[in-house]
Amino acid sequence: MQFSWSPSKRSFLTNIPIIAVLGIMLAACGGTSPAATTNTASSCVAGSNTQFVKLTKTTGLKVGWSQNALDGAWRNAEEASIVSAAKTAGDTLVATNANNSDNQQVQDIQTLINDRPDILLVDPHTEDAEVSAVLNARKNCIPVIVVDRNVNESMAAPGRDFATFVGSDFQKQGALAADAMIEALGGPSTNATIVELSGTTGSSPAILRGGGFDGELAAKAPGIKIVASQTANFARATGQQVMSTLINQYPNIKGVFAHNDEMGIGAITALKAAGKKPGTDIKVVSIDGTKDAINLVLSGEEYAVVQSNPRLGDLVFSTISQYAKGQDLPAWVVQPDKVFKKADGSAQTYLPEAF
Ligand code: GYE
Repeated sequence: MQFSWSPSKRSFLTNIPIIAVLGIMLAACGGTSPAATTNTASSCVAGSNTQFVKLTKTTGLKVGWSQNALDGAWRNAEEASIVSAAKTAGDTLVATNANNSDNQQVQDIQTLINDRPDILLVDPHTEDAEVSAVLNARKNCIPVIVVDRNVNESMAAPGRDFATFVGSDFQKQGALAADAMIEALGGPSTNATIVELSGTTGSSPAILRGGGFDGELAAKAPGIKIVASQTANFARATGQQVMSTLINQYPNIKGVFAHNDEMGIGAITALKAAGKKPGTDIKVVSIDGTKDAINLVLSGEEYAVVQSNPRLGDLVFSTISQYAKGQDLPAWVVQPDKVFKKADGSAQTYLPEAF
C-alpha cells in the first residue's frame, strides 16, 4: 500500500487512488469510533489517543501554523495566502517559522500543540523529521492538515494520523519539466547531457520532482542523460555556486533542470559568468512561477517554468470547513498546476499573477 522507494527518489505514484480510498475508509472508521472526537470533546484522551482526530468546531477557530521557512518569493506568497484565508474565515492564526531547521520545526510544532489550537497546519521541511511531532499532535487529540510539502506517508498516514495533505503534484511537475526539457533540446531522439540542481534533501518536492523528471526522461528521451545531480537547497545563491562548479566540470551540457526557480535563476547567473548563453546554448527549466523566473522566460534566457502554486490558503481553509462539517476528505487535496513558456504566450498571460 505504500509508495515504492529508491534510496533518494520515489517511483511514480501509481497507487494514489488506492491510498485515497484507504484514507477515506480510515476517516470513516474514525468517524464512527467513540474515541475519535475533537480535542474539545472529553472522550479523546490527550496523551494516548490512537484514533483519527475529528474536528467539530466550525467557526472562530484557533489555527496553529508551522511554516518551514520564510526565505523567498514562493514561501512568502504561501504565507500571505494562509494569513489572508485565515482572516477571511474569521479564524485566529498562531504562526511559527522554522527557518529551514528540522529541529526548530519539531520544537515549533510542540509549542503549538502545548498552545492547544483547534487545528494544526504543518508545512514540513523534510518528509521524515517532523513525523514524530505530527503523531504527537494526534496523540494529543489535535487535528492536523499537512500543507504544501508532505510527510512520509509510510510513517504517518492521512485519514489516520492526520486529516489530509493539501498540495501540488510534485511528481507531475517533474514530469512536465522533463517534457519541456525534451522539447527544448529538440525532441525525444536527441542525444545530450544535462545537470540537475535538486531541492532540500529529504523534502517531498525534491524527492518527487527528481523522481518525476528522471522517470519521464528515461521513458521518453533516453538519449538525454543527467550527468550530475546536486542539491542547492532551493536557494538562489547556492544554485549559483553549485552551477559555477558544475559548468567547469561539464562544459558541454545542453540543459539545466532546477527543482525551483530560485536555483534556476542562480544557475543562469553562473552560466553567464562562465561565458555561456542560457536560452541559446544551454536550456534551463525550473519549477514555481516567480515573477523573476517568468521574466527570464520572456527574455528567452529560460525555456520554461512549471507552476507550483503557493496560494494554497483558500484550498486549505475550504478543506478545514469540510473537515469541521464531518465530510469525508480525500487523502490528498491536489492543487493543480500549469506550464509557462514564451512560445505559446502562456508566460505572458500568467505574468500579472506571478509572485
Ligand atoms: O518549490 C520552493 C520552496 O515546498 C513546493 O519550497 C515548495 C518548495 C518551492 O522553497 O521554492
